[in-house]
Amino acid sequence: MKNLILDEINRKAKEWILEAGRTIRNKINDPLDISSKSNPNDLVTSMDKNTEKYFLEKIKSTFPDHFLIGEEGFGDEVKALDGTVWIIDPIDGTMNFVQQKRNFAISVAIYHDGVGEVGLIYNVMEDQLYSARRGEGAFKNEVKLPPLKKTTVLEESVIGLNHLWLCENKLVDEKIMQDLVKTARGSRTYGSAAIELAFVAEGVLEGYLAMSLSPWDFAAGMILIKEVGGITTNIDGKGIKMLERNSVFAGHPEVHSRILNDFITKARK
Ligand code: 2AM
Ligand code: CA
Repeated sequence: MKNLILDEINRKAKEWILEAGRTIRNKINDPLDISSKSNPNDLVTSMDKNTEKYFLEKIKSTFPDHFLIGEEGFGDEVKALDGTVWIIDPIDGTMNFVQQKRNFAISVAIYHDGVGEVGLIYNVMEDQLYSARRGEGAFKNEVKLPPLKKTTVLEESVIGLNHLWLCENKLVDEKIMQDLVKTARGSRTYGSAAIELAFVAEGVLEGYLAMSLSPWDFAAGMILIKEVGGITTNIDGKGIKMLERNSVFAGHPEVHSRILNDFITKARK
């Protein structure tokens, strides 16, 4: 795709994500219309839906030949990543948004013919925009993120984990995962996969593991992480399928391979 066109797409995407975030901040104390989706704790609000509709309207009126995959389903039914596809989570960390009014993000990824070109994760209440363009590095607001440290060990690493799913879905042996938690310097759960992946890109988490995420949760984060030299795979160290739910395992290459070889391989059921 021509760089000039990508510049324009990137510029618009940033403008819209900041505008959408501003709207959410302005309405943060308004009453919410909350309902649940796949289970009673899988929440959606009028704000999630309205934010996705905002992007849909902007994208379709500005770039009529682009497609949108959005968590709330207002976008297109995309069966393959052909052409230009926006993958958007209007609010990642909806439970945080509802209960805590912080630690949630808007996640926007733009793929062209299957290649991740633009990744944006906006931590709305902190007003922090993580952004990346393929081959041009990753940024937090206007500051370029340095490449991940040359070398690091698990014993000095902080790992992001979604503890509930580790216990619930029986994909892994809890005992071995407990060993992982004990071996790492620390573990954290922030409740927004997008923010946790941005933290991997920023180098404040050396790894992140979640058992089941959707494309809008990880698409932008993967682009950011690649730009700083990190890797993202599924739990078995294999490639992520961009249009499906996946387990997601991201991190510093050394920490990733150590966790994979010494823990996950043994823990898989
Ligand atoms: P969401 O807030 O957009 O639903 C919580 O640990 C993280 O997992 C959030 O990023 C959340 O995204 C994501 N997630 C993905 N599928 C989920 C589900 N079925 N229920 C709750 N959170 C889910
Ligand atoms: Ca969401």
